[in-house]
This record gives sequence, structure tokens and C-alpha cells, in this order.
Amino acid sequence: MSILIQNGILVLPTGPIQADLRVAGGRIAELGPGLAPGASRVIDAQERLVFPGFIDTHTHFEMNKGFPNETADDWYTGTRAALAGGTTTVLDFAEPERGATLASALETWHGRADGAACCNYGFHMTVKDWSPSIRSELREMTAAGVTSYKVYLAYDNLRLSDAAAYEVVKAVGAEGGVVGCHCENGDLVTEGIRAQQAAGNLSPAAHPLSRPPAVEAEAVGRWLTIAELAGCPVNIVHLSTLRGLEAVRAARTRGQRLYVETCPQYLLLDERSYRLPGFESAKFVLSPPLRAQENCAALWDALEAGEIDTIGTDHCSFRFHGAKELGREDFSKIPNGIPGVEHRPSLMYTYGVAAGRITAVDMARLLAENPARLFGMYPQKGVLAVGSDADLVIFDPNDTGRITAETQYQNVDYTPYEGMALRGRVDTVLLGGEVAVEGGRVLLERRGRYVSRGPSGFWR
Ligand code: DUC
Ligand code: ZN
Ligand code: ZN
Ligand code: ZN
Repeated sequence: MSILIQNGILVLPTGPIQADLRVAGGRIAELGPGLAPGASRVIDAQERLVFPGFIDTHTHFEMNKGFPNETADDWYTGTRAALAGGTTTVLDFAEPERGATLASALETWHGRADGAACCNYGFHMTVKDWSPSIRSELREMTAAGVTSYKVYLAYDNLRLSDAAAYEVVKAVGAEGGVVGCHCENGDLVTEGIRAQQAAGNLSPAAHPLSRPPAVEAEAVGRWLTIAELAGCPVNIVHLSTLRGLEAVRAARTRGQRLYVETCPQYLLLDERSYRLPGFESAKFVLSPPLRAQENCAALWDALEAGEIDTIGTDHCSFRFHGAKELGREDFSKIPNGIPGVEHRPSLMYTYGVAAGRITAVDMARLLAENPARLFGMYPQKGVLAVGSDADLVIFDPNDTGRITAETQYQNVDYTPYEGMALRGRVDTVLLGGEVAVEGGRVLLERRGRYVSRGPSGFWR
């Protein structure tokens, strides 16, 4: 099966060009102006942008599985929503029980995703405790294509000591991997929650008060100190504050190498969402929390200045009715997280590219190329180049619409972006050289493949 995409605007790293692109055998076979006709199928991409398939390196499908606070999107519905929105590869966080092996978590995550996933997928590995036996598993993880890890400095059931985090960074770095970190000061968050409860502040509005910007900034600074001493580049996931950004800038000024992720919610939503009536604000309870508007502006500036490396969603689809309601009487029981895997490309196009803040090339870099480079998938993925996998998005920049829970693929009863206007729409998606989405509707299901990844990091 070969497909010829004609007259599209190909978003290449060097700039957009009007050209054709031929797909054969699941790969990009040829690209350039005026390619010879002759293909089993021709797609007219006139006035459409052709992007490399977008990569979301921060999802949580089937999170808290089997518990009342489990997420609604399983691997099938979550990756189907991703695909509909133009995301052709996700990296999700495998999470072993404390005391269990990394291999056990990898097996569990494969068991959930294999045969169910509608887009391609790989796994980061969460490290919740550290021991010589876990250390001895890193080689096996590399061989299995897992070259990135995550640690938490917050959540009592997840977090590591600074010393253990240091050991993880060193050991993973020596193995050719990279470690990302949830940067919030866990002790101070626990105390912040206690103080709000003691004052009788039990509504969702207390959530951001319990974990203010300084709590993130302290942890970003500490994480970068840990990385500096370990001598390895590290990643900071879901950066949400100007104060955190200042800690990043200080480290970079000293010459430290590090990577930064932010998420659409920290660019587009803000703390006003915690002033909604009733329990409505629970829809916006995530950690780190939404911030004052000046932080969104600072993150946009950082994006424009090239200081942010990737944009992931941190997709956690807790249902409002059911999961979020566990915290009706106490905000600290509201599961932390929001859905978004379906909407990241269209949001970033609308509020980034169409708004004139970033270019289409920047968008391809932030949503495809950098994720692929950082997490060992480049140039197989993340770029329109001859020989790369034919995961492609044909995007209509002139279509308009609105985000609504009613019409979304995400298997959840709300979206934090309800009613937001969109400019541009994902029209067609090719997955491994086959048309998987057409006119925004998913045609091919359960065809995602596991992506075994190489060494992580730009700097090696
Ligand atoms: N952090 C994440 O990265 N994901 C889910 C919850 C959280 O706090
Ligand atoms: Zn986190
Ligand atoms: Zn997350
Ligand atoms: Zn209800």
C-alpha cells in the first residue's frame, strides 16, 4: 500500500515547504515538489499542513486501576482519543508497587496496552523506592526499550529522599537514560494541606493554597542541585511557575544541561478556575495546581524563547461524577489530574500558532521532534524525513470549532477546556503508513505498536 500526499505544506525542521510526500511500506519513501504520480491512494492536502505525528510523552492511562479513584480512560479509549487528536505516539508511566520489581510493572503495562492501543506507545518507569536490586534491573529495562524514568519529590506514597533521587539520577545516567521529576516539596505540601484543613478550608479552592508556587520552585532548585552533583542532565515535568522557571534559568546560566516540560493547562488555564460555584472547581484540581495568570504569560515567553523543550498533557481522566466527587467533603481527597490527550495539538495550534506566539515549525519541534529526540525515538519518529515511520498528521488550519465533552473521544464526563474555541483541526492521521483517522473520525483501532526506545537525552 502506497499513499501519495499531494501539495501539502510539509512542516520540516528547516521550515515549511509546499511539496508532496510518498508513503510506502509504513515509512516515508520520498518527499519533494512534483513527485511522480502512481500510488494506491492519493490524498489532496492543498492548503493543509502536514506535521510529523505528535508525541505525548506524559500520559496516565488506567491509573489507580481497581481503586475508586481510577481513571476512566483505559488503553483503548485513551489512545483512540490521542489518535483522533493527532497524537500518534504516547509515553505512559509504568508504576511498580513499592517493593516490587520494575519488570513486574513493565509486564503489567504491556498487558494493558498490547493489542488495545490505537496509537503507538512506550513506557517511562516510575521509581518509588531505590535498592541494589532495582538498580540491577536497569540494564534489563534498557534492553526492553525503557530508557526514561520518573521520580517524585511530593506525595508520601510516591516520593524518594534526596539521597535516593541522587542515586537514581546517577545510575540511570550511566545507563544512557534520563530521569524526570515531579517537583514539589512533599513535606511542605503535606503541611499545607493540614493547615487548610485545620482552618476549615475544605473546598477545592483550598487546593492551590496548599501548594503555592514557592513549593514548586524549591523542589525545582533542589532537583537541579541533585542533578548537578550526579553530573547528569535531567528532565523537569509539568513546570507551572515563573519561580520554577527562574530556578531553571539560574541553573542553565551556570551551564547545567536540563530539559523542561510544560503542559497546555499551565499555558491556557489559571487559578480563576478555583473560584467556580459549588464543587465545579474540582474539575481543575491537579498538581501542580493552576496558577496566577502571570505564570501563564511567563511560560508563553519561555516557550517563545526556546526555554521549554516539550509539551505533554499529564492526561489523567478522573471522572467528575465518581472519582472527583470522592473529595466533596475534603479537597485533599480529590484525585489530582485532568484529561487532555485529545486536545493538545489543536490547543497549541490555536493559542500558539494561529495566535502568532509560535510558528508551525516550533509546534512540530515541541510536540514531535524534541519528544522523539529526548526519549530515544529520533529519527524513527518526530520528523518528516525519508526513512522515518509514516506517522503523519494532515491538519486543516482554516477549520474552526469548539471543544466540548459531548463530542470528545476521551472517555470522561468533562473537559477542562469546555467551550474553548479552536482554529484548525486534525483532518487525517496516518499511523504506520495507513489512514487511521479521516475527517477527524477514527477508522483504524487497536493498531498501535510498542516503541522500543534507544538512549534518552539530546546531549550524548
Ligand atoms: N503528577 C503527575 O505527573 N501525574 C499525575 C499526578 C501528578 O501529580
Ligand atoms: Zn507529577
Ligand atoms: Zn503525570
Ligand atoms: Zn455525581
